[in-house]
Amino acid sequence: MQRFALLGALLAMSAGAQTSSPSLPSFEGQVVYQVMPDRFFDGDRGNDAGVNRDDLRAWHGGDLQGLTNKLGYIGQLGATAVWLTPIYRQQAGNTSGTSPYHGYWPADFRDVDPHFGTLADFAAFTKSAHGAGMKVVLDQVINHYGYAAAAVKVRPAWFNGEAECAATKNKDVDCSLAGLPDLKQSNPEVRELLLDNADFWRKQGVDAFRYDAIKHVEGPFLKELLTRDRVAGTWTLGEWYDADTGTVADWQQAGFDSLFLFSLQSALRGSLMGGQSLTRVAGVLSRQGELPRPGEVALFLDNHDLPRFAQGSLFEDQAQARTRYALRALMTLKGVPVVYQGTEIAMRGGADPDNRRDMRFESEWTPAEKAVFGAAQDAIAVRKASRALSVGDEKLLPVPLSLEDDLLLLTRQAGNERVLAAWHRGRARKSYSLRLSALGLKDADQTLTRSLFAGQDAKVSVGGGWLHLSLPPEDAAVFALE
Ligand SMILES: [Ca+2]
Ligand SMILES: [Ca+2]
Repeated sequence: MQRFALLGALLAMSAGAQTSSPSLPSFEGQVVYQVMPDRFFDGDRGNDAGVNRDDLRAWHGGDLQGLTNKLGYIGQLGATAVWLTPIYRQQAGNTSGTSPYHGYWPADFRDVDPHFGTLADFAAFTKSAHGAGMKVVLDQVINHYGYAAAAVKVRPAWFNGEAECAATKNKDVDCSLAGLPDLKQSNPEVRELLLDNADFWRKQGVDAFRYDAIKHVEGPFLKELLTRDRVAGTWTLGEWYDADTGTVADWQQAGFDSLFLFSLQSALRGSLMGGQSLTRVAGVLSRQGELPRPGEVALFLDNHDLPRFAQGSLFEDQAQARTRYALRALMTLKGVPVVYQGTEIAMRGGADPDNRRDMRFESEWTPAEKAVFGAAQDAIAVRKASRALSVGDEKLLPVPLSLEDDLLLLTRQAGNERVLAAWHRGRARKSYSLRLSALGLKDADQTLTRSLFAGQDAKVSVGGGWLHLSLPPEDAAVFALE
């Protein structure tokens, strides 16, 4: 018995050592800011051919020069990495009334679209970002070309056609996504093209890839791609639309460093913005033990494919207050937070393309938007200042059944540093007294402590076997524990 227990402990130790191996690319501790360059900032009017800012389906003029100009803004928010949606040279012209402003309709994977600038502009951006201590995450498309790309006619053998789609058992992979020309990754030329694309952008100074639509890409090819990225030290973030914890775990096993945890996004939207029970969020967080590398998983409130987080309330003021709540809550979680441009000011917008309205900057903000930004900036700063919050272990505490709709408690710990996060759904300010033993916390007296988030009236004290909390309505607080 004893020998087996010892063996188990040794195995657990070696597994722990493996997951924290310094040889694996890691983004733990980073805060990523997502930019859609066409909709961010126009730094060069000279490349604005065909721009029409009154049409959400047209080019809007944002570019790499504009992104470089605004790195100071991103740094002020506190982000440490920038993810750009694709910047490749796009197909000429529109399809179904939409221009390729979003970057997902490539015609040439090794060039920058003239609307965004040039390869030299990309090099200048990367250099400035690195100079400011930021990492660059580039969106990579590996599933398809744009509808009107020349390659579709020149190289028909590279693509899955109707026959392949009809014959396959794997419709997700071998049939076209939204009618897009679907690349056959098992074709040797396609395989080489895509592997070399990754090397090409690595040479431009890219630190990480966000791989688009991985659900629709051949598995053996993906694994080969990931192996090469890992050898090169490139961090990889996969987009599997609607991924839950199980899917993320599977792909981390298969070689991705990270995936977006869509199930958490949906729970955050329902609970924090929609006012539903916090048990939805707790349900997702309780599965964290399934993840090989929980600290790498990408956590987000919204992105360019989902309705804006703030769109979840009919009322703008409520949406702003709840976005502030959600940004604070997000910054208490283990993982890699990703903030989509505009979420830091609670921008509204429905489904695509309404979720891609032009970014607005400081001089155009209302006082309420300034307040949301201030809370986001503060929450990120608090996270970065705390090893426990940025890279510590996360433990969900068992809240009494009668309170679990309204209260979510978790601790984060790194070394001796420990913090307690308290999320509160209640519509009114409320005090809670909870037995430490029931929460699984050690009994230790602690004098009254206020939330680490600035300007937030939230308090905790510990004494006589009880944890006492005083929490404002619909907000997330975080406290240092002694
Ligand atoms: Ca421009
Ligand atoms: Ca495919």
